Amino acid sequence: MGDTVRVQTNANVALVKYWGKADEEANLPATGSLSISLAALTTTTLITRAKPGLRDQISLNGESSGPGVDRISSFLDRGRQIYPFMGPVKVESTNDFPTGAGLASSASGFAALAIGSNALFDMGLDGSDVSRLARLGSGSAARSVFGGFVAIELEGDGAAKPIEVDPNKWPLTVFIAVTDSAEKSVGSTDAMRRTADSSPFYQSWVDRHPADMAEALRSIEASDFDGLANVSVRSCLNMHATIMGSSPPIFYWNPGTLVVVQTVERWREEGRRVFYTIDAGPQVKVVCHRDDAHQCRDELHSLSGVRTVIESGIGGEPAVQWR
Ligand code: 2P0
Repeated sequence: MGDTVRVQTNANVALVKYWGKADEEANLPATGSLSISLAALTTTTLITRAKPGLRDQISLNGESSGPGVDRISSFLDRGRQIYPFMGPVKVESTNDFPTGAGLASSASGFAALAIGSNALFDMGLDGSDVSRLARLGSGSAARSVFGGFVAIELEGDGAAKPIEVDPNKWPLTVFIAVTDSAEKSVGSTDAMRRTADSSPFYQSWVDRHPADMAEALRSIEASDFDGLANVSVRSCLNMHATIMGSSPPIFYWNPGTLVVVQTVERWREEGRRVFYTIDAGPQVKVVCHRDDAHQCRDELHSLSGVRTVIESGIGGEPAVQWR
């Protein structure tokens, strides 16, 4: 073991969405969630021990200041309140995809920091502890501590858990249709607060959620693609309707987002094994059965409003290397 650890994590996309907090201080979600990890969206973070008494030195995508750097700094301070033996560190984190554009950079970023801190300071945390630590940085980061299919169940201990699946039963390709790579209009934390405070649909969103989780878990267990597709689309649209109902309203979609959604709805009517989901930004993640992916790839590229398409498989476990 050395003084530097290099951690690679993947972003994830929730099929059953988390939106809203039961406890903002502990960053405990008000809803469960279920995600798949995205092999093509990677964060690489180097964490190096610094001499005791020094301040943390942080760089995010080569920048040493800004809101992303401040969030990392707050996360490290928060971690030390719980685990005082986390000493000062130098952090160099880079995403191979746009930060803050609704592509879950905070998920892979805080998961890498939690995993790296555990290794560097020999903290001896198990996967659940690391997941809860990552959650303090970002709710979705609790899931990026693991690869593959991952769930956070509300009745659980606040940690994510991997879901055992046979990869042969779930040969998925995810196309990320990027319709705008600018930073999102309202950050998730502020948007969740506004939604909970002002959207008349928020309580019914929270109340319906356990049924969606149960349906998604049942569909995965039964290798039922259509079942997972239906509940994923419902969870996505209910979340966005709830968000749009906020006052003042929040629109994450742009015209390109709607073009992709309507196109994929048509493909579904034609019988293709495909569905879509959208996070806190205008990009659309199009989830295909691998056998139907070739049909979708070219057509997605040619849609108006789609700037680029990133193709991804399901990501594996995070990688940790000593330097
Ligand atoms: C999710 N999203 O389940 C949902 C769906 C976006 C839409 O988790 O406030 O960055 O840091 O806990 O995790 C994005 O929000 O929010 C998110 P915080 P996070 O993936």
